[in-house]
Amino acid sequence: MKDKIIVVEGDITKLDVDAIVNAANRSLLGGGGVDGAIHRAAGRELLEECRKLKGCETGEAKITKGYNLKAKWVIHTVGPVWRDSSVQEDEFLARCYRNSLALAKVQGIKTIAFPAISTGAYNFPMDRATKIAIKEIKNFLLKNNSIEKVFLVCFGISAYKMTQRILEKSLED
Ligand code: AR6
Repeated sequence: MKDKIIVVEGDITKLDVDAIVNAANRSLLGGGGVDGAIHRAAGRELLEECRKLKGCETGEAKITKGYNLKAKWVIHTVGPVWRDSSVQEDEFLARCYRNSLALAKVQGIKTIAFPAISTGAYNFPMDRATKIAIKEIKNFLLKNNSIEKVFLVCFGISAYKMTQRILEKSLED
């Protein structure tokens, strides 16, 4: 497990992996944050393919090609907006990871990179979101061996340090 979940710091659009995950909104038509960066780097064809998908519900995931990205695929998922500390929001965030990984498995994807879904514009607390992400990724990897590496991509050094600390702790348990 230790060598399968890797924390990295930087811009997810630069990664050379089979798939990157996009923290999208329900329209799937682009936005700010990581979504904006992915659309800019992938080019207009990504938006054209996204239009055909007719949106995506919170917690669900849909796949497109990566176009000008190094990644062959983009998995678009819609995280929950953080409003209060309800368990419902935790469950929706968990579903984003579960459904993205299930889609990756079906597609034969071996390496996948996740941003910290919902922790930007959608305001989900970073530590809480990171624990949910790691729990879901661990559960998936314990039951499936199709995916070789999962990258957790952190934007900024403080997010990187926190994610690394939570991962180390969760691997001790
Ligand atoms: N690479 C990696 N991580 C990034 C990058 C990047 N290039 N850019 C930002 N992050 P956000 P959300 C981090 O707001 O909270 C969009 O407008 C960022 O620091 O991108 O799920 C969508 O269209 C944060 O930790 O996504 C939706 O409307 C994390 O990515 C809405 O924002 C997620 O921040 C989704 O909000």
